[in-house]
Amino acid sequence: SYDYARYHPINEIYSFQDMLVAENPKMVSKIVIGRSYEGRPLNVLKFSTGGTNRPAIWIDTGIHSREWVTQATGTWFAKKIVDDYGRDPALTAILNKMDIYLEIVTNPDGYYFSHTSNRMWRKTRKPNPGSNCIGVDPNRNWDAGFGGAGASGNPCAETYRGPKANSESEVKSIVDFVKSHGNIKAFVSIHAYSQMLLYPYGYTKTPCKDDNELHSLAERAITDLASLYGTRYRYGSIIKTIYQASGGTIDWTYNHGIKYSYTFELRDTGRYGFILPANQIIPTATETWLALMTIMDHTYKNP
Ligand code: 0X9
Ligand code: ZN
Repeated sequence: SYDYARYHPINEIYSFQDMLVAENPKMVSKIVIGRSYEGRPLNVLKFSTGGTNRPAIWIDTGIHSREWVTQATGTWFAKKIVDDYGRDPALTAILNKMDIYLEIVTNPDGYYFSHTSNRMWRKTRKPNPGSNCIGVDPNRNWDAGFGGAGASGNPCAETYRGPKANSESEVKSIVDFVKSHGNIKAFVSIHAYSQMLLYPYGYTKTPCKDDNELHSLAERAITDLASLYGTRYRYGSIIKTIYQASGGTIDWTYNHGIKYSYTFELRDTGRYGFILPANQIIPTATETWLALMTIMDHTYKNP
């Protein structure tokens, strides 16, 4: 069976997804929302106990491919959801009214490349015409403050925004999915590292209109996270807490109308950075689940 305490290559995560669906056909299904540049499926696990187009929570991990603890955490979340439904009253209540969508390998080409060629690969793998440098930063490619400060126009930069918003299939496929679904209430995009819980905006210092609510919910979520192992998180808007970043995921989802838009930066604070030892996967996932549950429960209670 699947070893959650190890990092897995992409084919093993794809097999895990199919296995989870096969073992829990009533609750879990796999949706392919598009294809990566290199043609890999963009798989999303849907957790649902019925209904049609229920209000939903979206979670993505691994949009930056080198942030391996995030894909591992997403995999652990998938198992946690099927294990806890019918056992944890809070999750059970949520899933009796809402659906959860989970994209574990959000940048599959980058993830494959980070296993086979360059462990530190962050961007997509689409060539840039007129440049020898490959890839676009998929967290600068969204249509929110696109082209502003906190992103680069240089294809060789790690924060290259791309030729236009949504130029990357890995981004556009999520945009199309979110728009066509129309009923997503919370959007949680998971990165590493720095131990932060962030909310909009990244492209402007102007506070978002739900700043007070998002701030106090973040404070509760990181307090619950810390209750397990004492892991300390900072929290606040992206621009005030980490740095200015334009064209980011949750700025677009928030402007699109998804109030509960958050980004996590998981462990650690730099000792190991992106190369987090595998023995920290399960502790990271377990503590993060507490914060995620706090956000999901608040979303459920504030329709
Ligand atoms: O720079 C980033 O994209 C994120 N940090 S990371 O080390 N994971 O690359 C932080 C960006 C904040 N999030 C958004 N702008 N959505
Ligand atoms: Zn990241």
